[in-house]
Amino acid sequence: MELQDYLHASVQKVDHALDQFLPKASAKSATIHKAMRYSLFAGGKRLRPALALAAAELCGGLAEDALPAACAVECIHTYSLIHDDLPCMDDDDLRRGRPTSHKVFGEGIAVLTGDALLTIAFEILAQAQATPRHGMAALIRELASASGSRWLIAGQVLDLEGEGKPVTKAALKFIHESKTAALLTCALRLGAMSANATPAKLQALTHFGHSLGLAFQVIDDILDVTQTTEKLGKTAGKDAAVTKATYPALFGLPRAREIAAELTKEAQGALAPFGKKASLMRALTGSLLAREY
Ligand code: GRG
Repeated sequence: MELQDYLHASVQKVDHALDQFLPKASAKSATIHKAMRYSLFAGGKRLRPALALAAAELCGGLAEDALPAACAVECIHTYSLIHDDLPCMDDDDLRRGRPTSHKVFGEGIAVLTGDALLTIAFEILAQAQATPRHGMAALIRELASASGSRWLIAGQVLDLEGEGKPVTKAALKFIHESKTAALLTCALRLGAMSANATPAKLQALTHFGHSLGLAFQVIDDILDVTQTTEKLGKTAGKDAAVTKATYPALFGLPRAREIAAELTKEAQGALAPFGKKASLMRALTGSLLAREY
């Protein structure tokens, strides 16, 4: 299947599943359920769910079996965006081409919407099928670890602490590993686990996710400098405005582009153990380097 067709079909499956997993917008309290749906169905790229489904298929399983994991990761991702946009964090007015949650629902509800998405992620993941190699406790631990204080939250804390200060290259890499690569890797691993993946396959996907996640964040940093707010659906030029450490700021734009290409190549190389079966994942990786938003 062509990559664009695959991604389109993946978005359809994930959107349908999310709609089923989430309480109806009218369920009490209607405010919180409307707010959860407002941010979840705002037109995100659904990259993490696509990675989960593709990883399941790459490991010989069915995309459908990875849907609870894919949706759970997307809920965590959306919660992190809502909280990241709050006035006490990055203070952003625009996300996924729409006014941010706190702009529409107020700060209190936006905090609670993030909390509700974080919580429901685990309720959704608990509906996944355990496999002989990977029990439910392992699935839950995987998601909790990636979104907890050692990874996602650590990245955000270091990001906040680093604003306006000189940050070393090693520190910047750690921020990107925690803030971005960990959740992408988690999506891949959960998808693979739903397909009863062997330890060797999980290891290969972990290596892949690490390089892919770093590449994705370097590209995100580059797009912040080179694209418009309209194209990105979020405020462009924000990193420079708050003097955030980024690859373009530390290395310059040409070198940042080279680094993104090198990391993309490394990610594609990590798929070698899967041979030709990984052609779609390789194409997906290449397409992220060329993305414009
Ligand atoms: C726990 C509050 C909190 C934050 C954790 C993930 C994060 C840290 C902050 C969110 C903002 C940010 C710049 C994250 C880095 C990862 C990244 C590039 C997110 C954007 O992902 P896309 O482009 O977004 O996949 P869409 O909207 O397409 O899903």
